[in-house]
Amino acid sequence: MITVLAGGVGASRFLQGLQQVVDPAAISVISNTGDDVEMFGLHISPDTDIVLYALAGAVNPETGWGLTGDTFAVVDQLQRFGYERWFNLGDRDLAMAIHRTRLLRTGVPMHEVVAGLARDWGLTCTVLPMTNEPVQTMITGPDGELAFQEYMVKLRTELDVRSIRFAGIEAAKPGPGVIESLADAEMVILAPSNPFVSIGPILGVPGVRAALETTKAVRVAISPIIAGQVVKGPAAKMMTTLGYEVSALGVAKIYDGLVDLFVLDQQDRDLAPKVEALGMRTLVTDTMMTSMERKAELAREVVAAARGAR
Ligand code: FO1
Repeated sequence: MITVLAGGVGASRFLQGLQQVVDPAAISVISNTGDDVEMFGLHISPDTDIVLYALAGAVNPETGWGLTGDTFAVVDQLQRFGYERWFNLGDRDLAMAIHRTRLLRTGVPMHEVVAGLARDWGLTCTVLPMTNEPVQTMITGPDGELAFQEYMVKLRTELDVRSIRFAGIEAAKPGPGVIESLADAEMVILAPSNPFVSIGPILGVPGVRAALETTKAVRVAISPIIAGQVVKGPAAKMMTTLGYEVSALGVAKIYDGLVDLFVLDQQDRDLAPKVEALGMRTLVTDTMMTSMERKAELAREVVAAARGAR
């Protein structure tokens, strides 16, 4: 089994490649639920849905979130009634949110909701929410604290992040199957996701970090930072304001002690000796997932290097 710790867009692109080169039934994804948000009275799970849509081949390739060809009639109509329109929840995406919310309200735990959604989308891989308990990623900027989607979408990340908190994490338990999927895996891959707000909440669920520290699996991380920049999202800005070096080496330092093999882009070749000095092996390759072929090739190289690192 290959277990992948996943955020949203970057992780889903990698997973699209991975499912082409290994049997999807052998893939377990642990998805971040810290981004979850209630909107219009509905429970929305952006990262989990991005993963589901991408694996089902239904994600909008331009944005990396939402469904291809979705329309926005409902949010347009809601705006007429005075609702805010900053979160672009598509009409078909909304159907997911209605279905998820209804199931949660009738007492179905989140892991069963997600397993059902994965089946409904025709997936054979396992998608495990990191926890069934509510955890909310909160961002503190100069003017106080706000929920992650407000920071990400409403404010378009235009805010200096001073600190990050995962509200509710102390009381959260790993979702059913999460610890087993780490303990029993052949390899665990930390996807090229934001180390603070995508991988961070997963590692913050009590017991998960320890499971990663003690697993016999080969542990691999793929840098989301390439040549000092992030492909998508606020990771680079966050690293700056939180006082980290904005580079693949900076990411490797965050994962120090958790990773056996670190994957960095060929443009960052010069950093490989410094990453190795931290005690990790390295794989230097083209990590820009610009086409489906590149996604598959990257996944193939990562799996081969991890098998070679045993
Ligand atoms: N991201 C945006 O930048 N703007 C949006 O309007 C937006 C809507 C949206 C709706 C449903 C969904 O599942 C995701 C959506 N995202 C949107 C993406 C999401 O906010 C973030 O990319 C993830 O939370 C970060 O991993």
